[in-house]
Amino acid sequence: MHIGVVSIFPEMIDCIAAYGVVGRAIESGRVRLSSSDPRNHAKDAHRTVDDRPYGGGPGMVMKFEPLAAAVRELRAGLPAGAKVICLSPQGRVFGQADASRLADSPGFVLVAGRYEGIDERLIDSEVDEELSLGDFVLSGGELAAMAVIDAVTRLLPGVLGDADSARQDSFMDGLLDHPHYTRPETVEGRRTPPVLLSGDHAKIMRWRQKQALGRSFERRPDLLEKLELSAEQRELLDEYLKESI
Ligand code: 9WO
Repeated sequence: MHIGVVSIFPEMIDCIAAYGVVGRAIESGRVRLSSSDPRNHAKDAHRTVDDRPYGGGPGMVMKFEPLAAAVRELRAGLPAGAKVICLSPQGRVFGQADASRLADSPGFVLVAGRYEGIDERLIDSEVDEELSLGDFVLSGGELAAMAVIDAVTRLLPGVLGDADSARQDSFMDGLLDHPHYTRPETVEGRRTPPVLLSGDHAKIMRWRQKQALGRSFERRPDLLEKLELSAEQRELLDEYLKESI
């Protein structure tokens, strides 16, 4: 998969290429990451990529031409129809379904803005969709772009080990994760739940599913509303709630 990123700080994106799951995916050739800096497409000696907003107001706006040239440079290296996605608070909130959709694509271009915003005509002309990580404002789109790259790369076949991949699948069942524990068994008087020390894998799996259901109910009821719980899941959730009283 080929992912392109438009950013005036391409070195930021390089950070994720050196570590962990994404780093290994790039090393193995499973993912190719490229970037284009709009400054390299600016026509003036000062490599200007921003200007004052029409209509007045604070800050600067990113200019159309350098951004468009950077997008077009990256899109030329991608299969026809590759999506161009702008990371912005104005976008639809990114979710696991978007990560899956993008993981099934041949590649895409991410546009990471800076300053106060991007000239709207760039969005109209080059951008297929705007995605947000949530209702907050960052200093730029780069951190959001890196999050999208990580979430998508993890879903590519062969990138995660079998165990992680299986866990990823179960997590993608739409529930929150279960709690995790590791040695020592007791730390500062806090014990590991005995079921996890029992060696009874059926009981452990049942406990983990119950915890995932209970946590989802308590912390993210909106997730549960989207699910059709099975009779067994409903029973587990009821059991969790009874134990929580
Ligand atoms: C800035 C802004 C400030 C107040 C209300 C809305 C706003 N939108 C933007 C904006 O789109 N800014 C551009 C991209 C350029 C400045 C830095 N950018 C940015 C992207 N800030 N925050 C994000 C972002 C991206 C994805 N998910 C959450 C936030």
